[in-house]
Amino acid sequence: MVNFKKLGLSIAIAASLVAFSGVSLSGEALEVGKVGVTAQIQGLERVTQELVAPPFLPKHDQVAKGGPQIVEMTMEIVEKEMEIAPGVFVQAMTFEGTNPGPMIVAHVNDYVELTLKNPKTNTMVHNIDFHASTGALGGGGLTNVAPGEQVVLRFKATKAGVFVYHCAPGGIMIPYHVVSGMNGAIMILPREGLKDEKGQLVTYDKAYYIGEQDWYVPQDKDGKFKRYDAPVIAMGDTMEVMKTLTPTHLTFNGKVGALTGENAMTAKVDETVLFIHSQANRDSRVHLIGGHGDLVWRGGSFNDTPATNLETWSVVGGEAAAALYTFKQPGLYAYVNHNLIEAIMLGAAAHVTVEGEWNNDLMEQVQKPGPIQ
Ligand SMILES: [Cu+2]
Repeated sequence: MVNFKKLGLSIAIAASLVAFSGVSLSGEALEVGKVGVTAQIQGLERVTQELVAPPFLPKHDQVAKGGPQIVEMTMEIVEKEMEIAPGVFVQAMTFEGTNPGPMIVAHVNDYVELTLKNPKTNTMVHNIDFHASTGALGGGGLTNVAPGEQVVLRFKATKAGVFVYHCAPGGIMIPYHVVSGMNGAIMILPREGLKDEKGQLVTYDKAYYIGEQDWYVPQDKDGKFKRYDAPVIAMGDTMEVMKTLTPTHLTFNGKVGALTGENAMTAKVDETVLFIHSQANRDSRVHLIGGHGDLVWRGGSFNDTPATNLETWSVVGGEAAAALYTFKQPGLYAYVNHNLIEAIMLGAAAHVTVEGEWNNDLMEQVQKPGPIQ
């Protein structure tokens, strides 16, 4: 494969990109106008959050200890080729090298302060739009960074819930970057923790973050998936597939099978697990086969009373949702997008392996399969 970066063609590529997209990619900052209120951050403690790769969440308190903090983190933008299914490669654009990007966790009234780095080895302008934030295109207008630049954005977490973040660098680059993998989620917990439908505190023993991604991989005339040398080179063909609104692959955490087999999520009987599911672009419908959503925050707002005992819950494109479930039986659970064509044939499926003792009161095979009598 030709390495276009090494050939020094990235400037020409960037120029052709502007012509192709018809939108400015100069990375200029949004004019915020006259500042009426200054940030109320004097005296607040600064804490650094170490981000981790999904499905895991960074260390966090479920109930906030003490007052609001400034929660700092750094994310590096990584453009890289990713194998999303065996032998199927995409020119991915990512936060921190993973799809989805890492989960960020803070509490209401904390300040989230992100340092976003776009290394000069990258080829594209990127930014970040936090659905949890207020103003300036979710921060997208203040965070455009060209290769070789970094930016620091601080926003106050005023809304409790789980929210998508994604790159949104303008025009057709917005869907292209989002469906090239450049999205993730942030969880803003109520300071007093999560509440059930009766307003009582509920806690989880563990939490998992599942990022669903729709991919639009071009095929050659023989139906073979094509491979490209850089995001800009893949763009024209990929856009044609995108316009069909028909993904070729749907993944949970970046690769078909990323959360199955040895990489399955795990739990024990009587453990309560919080599942956070995001889809930055397309509707989904989450179902835990053999289980339920005991408490589900549809739409992701923790200020809303959670729905109870759901079989399937929708995740609308551009949102995250959270579901709490206490496992009652051991065994292998499939966690799927319950469009089963999308789950089984396109890849939107994960597993949860649950240890413990079987409860015959809840279910029993009264007679093994055998000849009809
Ligand atoms: Cu981007």
